[in-house]
Amino acid sequence: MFQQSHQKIIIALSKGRILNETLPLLAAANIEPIDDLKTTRKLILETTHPNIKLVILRATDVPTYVQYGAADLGVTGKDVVMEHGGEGLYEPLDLNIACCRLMTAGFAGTILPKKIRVATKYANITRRYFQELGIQAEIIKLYGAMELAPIVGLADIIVDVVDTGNTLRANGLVPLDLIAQISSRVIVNHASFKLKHEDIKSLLNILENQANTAFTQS
Ligand code: PRT
Ligand code: MG
Repeated sequence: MFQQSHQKIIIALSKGRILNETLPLLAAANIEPIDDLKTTRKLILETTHPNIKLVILRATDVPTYVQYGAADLGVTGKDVVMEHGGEGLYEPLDLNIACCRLMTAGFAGTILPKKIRVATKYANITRRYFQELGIQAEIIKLYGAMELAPIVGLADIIVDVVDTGNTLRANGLVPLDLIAQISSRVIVNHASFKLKHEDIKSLLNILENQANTAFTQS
């Protein structure tokens, strides 16, 4: 049983909006960081469960830590998992949190050239998406403020995650095509899933119940 577990488990969490929604799910499994996350500078955190530690990372680094087994499991956006490619990872659970849509966006009514320029931080997803559509696309990799690219003529369209659409609207842009529905996923290292199966399975069960409860209440 999970409570009697002797195996050490490291969970990688994504900073930012996903963290705020993940902590209550873990708290329901009696896993709470001992230090105050707002003030601590520690990178590896003890929890109220003696065998479970947390690392809090940039969302885009979570799949890498889990792939190489530096963390046994992690929580990150489906967009981040898709961009990483998912090598070495199982994705057993959809937590239904931090939901948004991965979309193309641009000016309303733009007539696109034969070869388009697309600005995005999702270079791999974007390349695959336009390849499958048979559209020639030059990908311009950015690390933030994608919305600026069409305005200053750096790109014809962008690929980004959209929630309310307010950021697009505030910059005179509109969402165009849906690439994928996004929510946060639990990802698990292949080897950890075999070697620590009982503990990881119990943890997944608790998180799944918790995510379902939260989902039906919302
Ligand atoms: O700063 P960094 O580059 O690390 O990440 P970030 O600030 O883009 O997002 P972060 O770290 O807070 O959350 C990352 C994950 O949250 C993403 O990988 C998604 O899975 C998920 N998520 C859910 C979102 C949003 N909703 C979202 N709205 N990530 C980013 N946004 C951005 C969106 O791109 C827009 O610029 O928030 C802005 C506001 O969105 P609107 O549409 O409501 O205006
Ligand atoms: Mg941010």
